[in-house]
Amino acid sequence: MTSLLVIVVLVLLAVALWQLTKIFDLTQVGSSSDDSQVASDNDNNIQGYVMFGFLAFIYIFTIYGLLKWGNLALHTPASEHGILVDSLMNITWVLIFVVQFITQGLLYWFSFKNRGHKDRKALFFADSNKLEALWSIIPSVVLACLILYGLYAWNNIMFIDKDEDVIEIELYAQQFKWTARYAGQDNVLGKANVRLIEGINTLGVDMSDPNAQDDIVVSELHIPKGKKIHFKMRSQDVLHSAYMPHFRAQMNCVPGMVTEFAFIPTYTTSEYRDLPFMIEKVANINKLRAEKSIELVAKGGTALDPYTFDYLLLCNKICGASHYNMQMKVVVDTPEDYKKWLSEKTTLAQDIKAAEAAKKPAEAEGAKATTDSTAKDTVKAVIDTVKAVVAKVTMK
Ligand SMILES: [Cu+2]
Repeated sequence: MTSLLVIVVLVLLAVALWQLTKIFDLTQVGSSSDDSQVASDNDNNIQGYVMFGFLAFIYIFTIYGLLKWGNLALHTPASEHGILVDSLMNITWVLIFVVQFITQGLLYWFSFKNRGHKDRKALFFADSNKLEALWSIIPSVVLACLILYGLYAWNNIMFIDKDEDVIEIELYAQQFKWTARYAGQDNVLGKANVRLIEGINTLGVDMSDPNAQDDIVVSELHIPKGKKIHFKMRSQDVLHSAYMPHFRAQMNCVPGMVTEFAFIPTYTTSEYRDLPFMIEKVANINKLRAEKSIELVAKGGTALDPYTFDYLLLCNKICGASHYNMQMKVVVDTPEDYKKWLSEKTTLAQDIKAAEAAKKPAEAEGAKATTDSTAKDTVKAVIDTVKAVVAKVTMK
């Protein structure tokens, strides 16, 4: 609210200043020798230098931005294909910076060099085929190379060999949480459909499918380092997007269809935590949190917990009110730890059986309670009738 008021005040000040200059101009009518509205050489010189000033501002701000915020970008990729994605990104950045540096410089230099002068006449210049060819061919070739490299990277990343030894995992998106399903011993995910959602079977897994019998449903994703993980994404309601920034992976989750993405993690969670850049980053975050905690405690609040790094699966499509909080922790284990973790999990079939077994005694208890209360009601009714009859007889 305060910032809005500040903006309103600034805008009003600007309008007032503008009106004042207009009044000032009006007071000068007739007194000035040159009020022709045509730019003089002096005006053109000033404009030329101001433009150079703006060019300097663009260059300085770009360099300042890179130095100040450059470290906020994602660092070391944690997946095998991430290196390819990063190199594509870096090449694109370098191209953009070089081209922008040169073209902006030329644009302002030529504007300055050819600024208006009373002895100079503009050259009539219709077109130049040579120039046209040059500025059409160079960008076309550069862009074609970039796109070809992009397609090569895309095909490399998206190609999943059917015979390859992969781990099948389903990522299930719904407003506003993620659930993961492991394919179990057979490494084949059972069929599923949102119409089959019932009770604790929240993913609508088809329990009549033999492949579904060993499927495991969890709310924290564990994956082993060095193994190819084949994710199959589904959405229950609206468009979501499974985004795992550290692995440079993103894929839309579309209701009514299955999308996929595969990658090989290259650092376990603890290895990634120990990378020098991450140690520095976490220390910096915790320094900020400590400062914030002092403020909070002074106001009577509770201090913030220290931050530890974890890989995350985020939603990258604005899918509703709590979209910002739609995330799941991802843990990259060593293959041994992963096996151990998975072996401790129960299958969905077991979970459903347990839930049904828990329901049965409860139902029996409920039925018993109903019978008891019916009997009590009957006895009460009989007593009431007897009482009424006795009263009637007494009255007679
Ligand atoms: Cu979402």
